[in-house]
Amino acid sequence: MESLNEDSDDQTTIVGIILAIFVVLITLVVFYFRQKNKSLGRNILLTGLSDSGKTTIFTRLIHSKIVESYTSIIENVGEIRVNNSLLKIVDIPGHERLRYKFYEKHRSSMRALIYMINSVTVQKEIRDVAEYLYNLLMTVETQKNINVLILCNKMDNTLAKSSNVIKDILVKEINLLRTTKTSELETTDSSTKKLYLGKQGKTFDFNDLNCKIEFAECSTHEINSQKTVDINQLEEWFKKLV
Ligand SMILES: Nc1nc2c(ncn2[C@@H]2O[C@H](COP(=O)(O)OP(=O)(O)OP(=O)(O)O)[C@@H](O)[C@H]2O)c(=O)[nH]1
Ligand SMILES: [Mg+2]
Repeated sequence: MESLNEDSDDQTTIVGIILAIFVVLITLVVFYFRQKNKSLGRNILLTGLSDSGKTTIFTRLIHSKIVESYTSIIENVGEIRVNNSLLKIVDIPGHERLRYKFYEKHRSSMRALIYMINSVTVQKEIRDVAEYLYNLLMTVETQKNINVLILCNKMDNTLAKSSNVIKDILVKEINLLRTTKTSELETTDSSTKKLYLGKQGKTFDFNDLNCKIEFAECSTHEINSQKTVDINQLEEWFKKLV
C-alpha cells in the first residue's frame, strides 16, 4: 500500500517537473520573439519626392480624411491599427534639403520603407526619382529584414504610368546610376568600393536585393466629394507586415 502511494508521489513530481520545463521553454520562446520584433524596429518610413502625395495618404491613414496639403518642412508621425497591431508611420518631407536629414533621424527604428512615386510626372523627374530611391536602397541593404514598397500614386489621373512601366524605367535608370555612382566612388574613396546595389556584371534587377521589394498602385484623390480613393494594395501590404 505504502509503495503504491510512493509511486503516485513520484509520478506527480515528474509531471510537475515536466510542466515547469514546459512553462520555462514557452517563456523563453515568447521572450525571444519579442526581442526579435523590437530589434527589427517599429516604424514605417514614408518617403518619396515632393508632391508625390505622402502627406495626403498619411492624413488619410491616420485621420481617415483627405485634406489639401502643402509641402512639408518637418516629419509627421502617427499610428495606425492593423489586425490588432500598431504600426507607426513617419511621413518624411520630400524637399531635397530636408529628406536625408529626417530619414537619418528615423532610420535606426525603421521596419519597413514606402517609396512613393507621382506616376504622372515620373518620366519627367526620373533622374531624381531613381537617385533618391538608389540612395535609400543603398542604406536599406545595410540593415536586416526591411520590407520596401514602391507605391505608385495618382492613378486616378489618365496620364499616370502603370507600376509595371514605372518598374521598367526605374530599372533602366538605376542601371545607369550604378555605373556613374560606382565610378565616382572609386575615384574618391577606395574603401567604399564594396557597396554595390544588386549583382555586379549583371543588369540591375530588384530581385537581386536582400530587402523584399514590392510594387503597388494607389490613388488618394477627392475632387468635389467625388471619391477616387483606392488604397487597397497598400492595406494588403500592411497586413502582411504585422
Ligand atoms: N490626382 C491626384 N492628386 C493627388 C493624389 N495624392 C495627392 N495628390 C495631390 O498632390 C499634391 C501633393 O500632395 P502632398 O501629399 O502634399 O505631397 P508630399 O509628398 O507630402 O509632398 P512634400 O511634403 O513636399 O514632400 C496635393 O495637391 C495633393 O492634393 C492622388 O492620388 N491623385
Ligand atoms: Mg508632405
